Amino acid sequence: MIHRRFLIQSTCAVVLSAMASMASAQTVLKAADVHPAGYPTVVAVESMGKKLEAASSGRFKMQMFPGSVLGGEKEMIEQTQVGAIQILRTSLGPVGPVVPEVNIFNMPFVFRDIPHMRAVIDGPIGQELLDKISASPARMVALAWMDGGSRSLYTKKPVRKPEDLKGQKIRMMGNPLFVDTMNAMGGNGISMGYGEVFTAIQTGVVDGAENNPPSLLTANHYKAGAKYYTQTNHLIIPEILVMSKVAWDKLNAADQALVKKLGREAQLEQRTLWDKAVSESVAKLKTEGVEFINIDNKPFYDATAPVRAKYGAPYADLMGRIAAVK
Ligand code: GTR
Repeated sequence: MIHRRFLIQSTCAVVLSAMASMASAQTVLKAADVHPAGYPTVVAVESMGKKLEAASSGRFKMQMFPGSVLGGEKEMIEQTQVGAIQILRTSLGPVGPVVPEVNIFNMPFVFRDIPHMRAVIDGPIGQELLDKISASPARMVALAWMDGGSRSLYTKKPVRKPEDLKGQKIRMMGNPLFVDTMNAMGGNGISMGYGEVFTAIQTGVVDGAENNPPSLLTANHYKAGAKYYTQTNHLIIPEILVMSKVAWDKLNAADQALVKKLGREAQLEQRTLWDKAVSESVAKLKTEGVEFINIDNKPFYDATAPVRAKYGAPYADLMGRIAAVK
């Protein structure tokens, strides 16, 4: 009897400790995004998480925190740097102040169009920039690019030329380069976090902002009153998927390679989802009464030449290489 009870107890103990060690053997990776559930970047990173869990036989699990629940992009970058967030999808915009070399992609009109941007990020220059981020003191390992489309202006009053922006306060992402860009375009650039833009437009703290159609739609900025979408296409900024260096250093080489491979797959998946999201968003915004204004954006291109000269000066050679990509 005693023996039987002892046997049951010890078997339970073995099972429990095995369960505990299985649980502790699982690493949960917190992934964050400012965009809501269902957004292309969020969907692609979630699917990366599922693949990672399957490929590692459950040693890794990804937990997605979408919709800025872990803070604005600047705060999330800081949390990634200290290791509180392990996987982050962010625009390159707010990475500029942390890794100045990426500002080359943050410059107005640096890419001719989306196919040009894709050819650059898919080629050696794209890889060089990812490597620069990883090698910088920013404590982030750049896994892959993501598509952030093309950013255009949206305002309460229609804008067709730089003069129409006179006196208009336009929200820009947190990076002095963007404030300079908007000032050169004729308006007053105001830097502010993405989560504050809706109220800022609604209350008149700003007169408008600029972004791609999926962001304008999902962040509801048009409902705050910015109903004119002027196709300036002044910024084509790729986005990145990074892993905190703190988390990266805990992975063995095989797991690092797996995370990189799945990151690249997420990039491709996001691109397909992105193209669909852009056309669907444009259609939906139109039915919601947003007026799309087609313009010749050359005056905006010309007006921002000093910004390219100022920020591009240290990277003249790279600027030339980007322009040469077909
Ligand atoms: C979006 C981008 C976000 C965020 C946002 C913003 O297009 O995907 O990462 O940077 O713009 O304007 O803050």
